Amino acid sequence: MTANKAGQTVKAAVKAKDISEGILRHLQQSLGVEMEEAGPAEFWEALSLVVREIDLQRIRATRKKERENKARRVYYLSLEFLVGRLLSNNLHNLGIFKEAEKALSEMGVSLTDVLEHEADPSLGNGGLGRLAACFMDSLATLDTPAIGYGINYRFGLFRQSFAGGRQVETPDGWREDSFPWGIERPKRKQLIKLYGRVAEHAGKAVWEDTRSVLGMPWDVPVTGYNTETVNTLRLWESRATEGFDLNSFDAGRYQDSRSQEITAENISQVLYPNDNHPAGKELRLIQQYFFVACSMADLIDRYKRENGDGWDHFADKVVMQLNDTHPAIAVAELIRILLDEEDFKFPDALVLCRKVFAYTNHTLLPEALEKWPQRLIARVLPRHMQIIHMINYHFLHSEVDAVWPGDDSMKRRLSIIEEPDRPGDDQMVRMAYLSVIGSNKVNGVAAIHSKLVQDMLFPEFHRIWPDKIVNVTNGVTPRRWLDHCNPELAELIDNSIEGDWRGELDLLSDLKPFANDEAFQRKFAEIKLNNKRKLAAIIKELCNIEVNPEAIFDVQIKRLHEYKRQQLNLLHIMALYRRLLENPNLDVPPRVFIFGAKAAPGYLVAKSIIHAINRLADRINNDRRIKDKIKVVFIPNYRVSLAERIIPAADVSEQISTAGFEASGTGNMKMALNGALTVGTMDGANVEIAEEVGDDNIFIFGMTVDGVSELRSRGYNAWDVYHASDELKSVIDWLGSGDLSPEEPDAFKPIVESLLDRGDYFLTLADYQAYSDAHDRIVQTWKNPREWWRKAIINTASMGKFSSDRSIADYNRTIWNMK
Ligand code: 26W
Repeated sequence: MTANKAGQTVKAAVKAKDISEGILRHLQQSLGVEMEEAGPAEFWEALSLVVREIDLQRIRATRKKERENKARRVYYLSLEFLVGRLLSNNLHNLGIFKEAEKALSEMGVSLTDVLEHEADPSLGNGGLGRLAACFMDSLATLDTPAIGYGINYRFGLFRQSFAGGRQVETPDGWREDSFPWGIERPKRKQLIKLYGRVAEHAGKAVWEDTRSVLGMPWDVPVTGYNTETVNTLRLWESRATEGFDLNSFDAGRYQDSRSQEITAENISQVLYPNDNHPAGKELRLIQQYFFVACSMADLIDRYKRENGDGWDHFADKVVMQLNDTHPAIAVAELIRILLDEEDFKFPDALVLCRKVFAYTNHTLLPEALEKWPQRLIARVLPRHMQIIHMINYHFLHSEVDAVWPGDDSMKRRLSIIEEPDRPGDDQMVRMAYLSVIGSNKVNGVAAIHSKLVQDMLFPEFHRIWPDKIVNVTNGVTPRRWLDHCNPELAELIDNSIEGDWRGELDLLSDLKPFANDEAFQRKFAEIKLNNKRKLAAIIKELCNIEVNPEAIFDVQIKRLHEYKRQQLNLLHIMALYRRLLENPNLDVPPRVFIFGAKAAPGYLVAKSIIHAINRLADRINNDRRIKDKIKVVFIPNYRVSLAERIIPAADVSEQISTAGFEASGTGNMKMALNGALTVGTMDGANVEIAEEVGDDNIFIFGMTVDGVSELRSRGYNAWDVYHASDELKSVIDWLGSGDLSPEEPDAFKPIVESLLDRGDYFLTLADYQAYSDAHDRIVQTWKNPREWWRKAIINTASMGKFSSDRSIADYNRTIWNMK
């Protein structure tokens, strides 16, 4: 056990004996089974309940301390928290992992087996949701008073399987079997309103004839590392209220089980599986408002309990972080409460609002920026629509007009309400503008991204408020993404350097002197090989493919999206395969290309790319001629618990987005931390990773952001690139030929069309040769193991900056003004 900030060790005073007594007690009294009948699933639940008792005790202590300190509290509003499994994480953070291991082994049970019986809560899509979970870990670790607010979805992100290589989605009822971490808190339930109309009574707006929904909070404890602090993640579940059901106006339809209509209960049923593309559905808007309204009422209740009824201290005690625009309606909700329930005047309400909100932007993709039809908001949230108009009026006529007097075209451009191109079409509400206008600070998630937010996305806002848009580079928690997922590497580090690197990741730089040390290199390489052996076993089990652990494990794991360019990887593997067929004795090391990715169910090109990779994998993996020089594996149902197995086994980390499109990326940080070398573009956090590891220790290739815009302004023609490269031409022709999918020859046409007929918007072909050259450099480096492992060690040693503890310290200082 290591020392905390004050130099003491913080470790629950819990011994193996206490844990085994607790397990026995819960087996018998909570689960109703005898120890002899219990299997690993029961042991998992019983141990989780033991840990939960410790968590709950510490939550109470944390709250008491916070009440005494009267500190500002962060409320992190997010539709997604991709927390992953919690038992191991909690055991580590409480410092009782070893004791729990001992307790179970004395009962003849393996902790490793038990941990595998936990469901993996997939309450998020990808990067944004996982970032929220890393941030919760770091908030607790840094003793920052914080509550995360989200939705307790009954069905998280769909479960993915493959049929004939195609993605098939099935529901993931992740908490069906029991979720001991979530504790229902009926005392804190909230009632929220929807629909209705706005009337005026005695000069005051009244939102009436509404329908109500009940929000029931479920609290999940969030332990910090090496601290007593345990924070709360409060997830809302929707329920019908007696007599106030959303459907009570129409009992007839209530019986119709096929109907897709919105009921009070189905608000929290499913996570929308879109990443980077808004669904535009009424139910999604209601989800957003539901969790925002419950959370806001909850935090105001807490503020009043702690500070009395006045609003004078509200801004000193409260800061709300909007995780993308998904909770942006919170801006209108706060102003509604202040105007209609608290007797504020509009200008004062807006001033207060602008002290307590901050907004994080996670994407520049134009199609990802949320816009809601004005008419929809006016119907579901009529009072909020009025308030949005008030905010907009104030903004355009006093703030925009001050900078661009009398400039109507600028007012049209910056209006929260977007006028339709064609008369008669809907006006749209730009949620990003509402977020910027309502917030104190706006941040991007990597240096290059924040610069683009200032200069390309919101240049006029940046002109009006030059200090508003700032950068906070993302980070990942080293507890889950090194200590927990790569225990052997963690131990090697423990034996090599001094100090608490788990809490101060910068200390990893003390590994640099070992980079060239042959004995250390051997140990580092041996650990990687072990991790690859374990992953090979998982691949055998899940995909029935044998892979050679001595091969280069080349990994691309992330959502499937054209801008992330899995298709670039695909084309290159096709070319490698052809090169080997032409010359089977090519002197190249064996390589395994590993993919993990879910595609949004409605995103056809993305699904076609998955299908193509799977078909290519079938072809290559069964071709004896190439003597196992390449294998291709698409691991189904990529999720946090799989990432924990894949990341420690990666040799090469594929971060190959079109420059300017990946806001940050966080998988890039996780793999480099575990000693993988990155092949990547100058995009997102890759830029800062390159800065930290040095140009010699990363394979940067391809166009830069400036290169991309120059090429576009020169006029890019994908056909020219196609005709100029025999290799590229032959693989694209092959992909389009139907050879890989004879039963459906047109299956991969959507990919070919996107690359050629539709102009290759993501410049895949333009970057192809540079990408192929970068892979040649990778192969050359691999042939020199001393060089490879030196670079790998330098990568691990250089990741200090990318701890989410550093990100949270940045937020504390530059955005939240925490003491
Ligand atoms: C409304 C539809 C929708 C859903 C999700 C739009 C946008 C999103 C997210 C912004 C997508 C997302 O997860 N973005 C990722 O956020 C990560 C954390 O900041 C970054 O590391 C990734 O680069 C970014 O793509």
